[in-house]
Amino acid sequence: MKVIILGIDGYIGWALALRLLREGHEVVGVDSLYTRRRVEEVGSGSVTPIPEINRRISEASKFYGSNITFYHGDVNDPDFVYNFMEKEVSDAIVHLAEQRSAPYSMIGLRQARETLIQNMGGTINLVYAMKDIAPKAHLLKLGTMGEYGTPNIDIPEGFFEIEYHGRRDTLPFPKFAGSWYHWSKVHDTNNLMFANRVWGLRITDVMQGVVYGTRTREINETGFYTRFDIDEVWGTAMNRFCVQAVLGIPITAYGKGDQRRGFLSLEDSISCLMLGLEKPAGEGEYRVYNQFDEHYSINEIAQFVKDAGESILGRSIEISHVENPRVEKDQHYYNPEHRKLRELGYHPSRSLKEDVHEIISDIQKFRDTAEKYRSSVAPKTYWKESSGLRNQH
Ligand code: USQ
Repeated sequence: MKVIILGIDGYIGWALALRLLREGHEVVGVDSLYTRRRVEEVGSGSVTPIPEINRRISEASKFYGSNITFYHGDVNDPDFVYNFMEKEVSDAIVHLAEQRSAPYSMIGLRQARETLIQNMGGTINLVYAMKDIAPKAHLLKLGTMGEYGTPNIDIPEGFFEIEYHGRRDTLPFPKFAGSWYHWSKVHDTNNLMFANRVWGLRITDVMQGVVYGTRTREINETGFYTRFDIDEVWGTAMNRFCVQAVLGIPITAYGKGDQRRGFLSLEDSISCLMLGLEKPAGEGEYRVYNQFDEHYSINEIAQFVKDAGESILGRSIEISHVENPRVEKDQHYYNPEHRKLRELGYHPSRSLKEDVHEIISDIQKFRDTAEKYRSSVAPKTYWKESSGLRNQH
């Protein structure tokens, strides 16, 4: 299979590229290197070592004996998208090339606009290019579990049956996102459903939970790490907690810490994406997966990291309930369905508790780098203080 990965330089894009290469598929990579730039701007960087893109691509190509063709550019530019789509006839396109940080989108008006315009612009360019050039290709698009928010009822996989005033229909489940970033994914979802309805494009929309971890099978085999972010804008809960444990910073459980999210390891995220590619949406089909393994509260995750950290590092680790910089419910019902991937054959690889040990040991190896970025870890982006035109950051 020939697969175009938009966002090949990112946390998931890189790990997916290695898996595809290992399994003998042809990979075309596209990236604007946006995440590298934006992470640098907040005074941080990847704790795991990642070489510059050309070296990264050539090392991986050499290791697996297959060339990755790389296009450097912005998917928000329609000419750029049409150009690589015309050159590369592919079976599937994986779209990961979006601004992926909720805190970044909440810094202020500039960042909110950038997130909405960038994310929706890239996706609309892509569906038009697919309609014109590759109408039979399969689009695997990364959405987020955060599109649903935390309603007081079960969350289905995309659609639910509803009765209203005596009539029944199957409709998209209502969305209630918690940041401009998460809303940008909701808007993408609506646009993808429409592209499917009018042009019959084959689309899998993946509602993914919070991914954690430093490793996959291929990273173990090659030593070609994917990026690992720890700062308050680009780092995510579990990964940040592990770094806090190693650096001796109290673990920042926001608010009461009872908010629940779906989590899955990087290894499992890649396995699920592979399943979605190997068993694609049918002709004219739009389907939605809820992609996570188990859901945990922030307090539970913090406690796993504390326990593992104390046993590995031999010192006590503190959990600190700092003021929640976000506007979110920190006590709520949470029961999202996640059956479809299991039905396709997904088996979670390991338990979250085992993974925590591995992440902490990896961070210890790169402790000097983590130390360099220590000052970027504390929360600074407060949803309520998101700045408008008058006091832009
Ligand atoms: N949290 C803490 N302490 C921290 C960081 C986060 O308690 O130091 C809490 C947050 O308040 C939130 C939860 O952890 O309730 C998740 O936050 P996060 O930063 O790990 O993840 P989030 O901002 O939701 O976004 C991340 C990825 C995003 C992806 C999403 C999946 O950055 O690209 O779409 O996870 S989900 O959360 O399921 O929507």
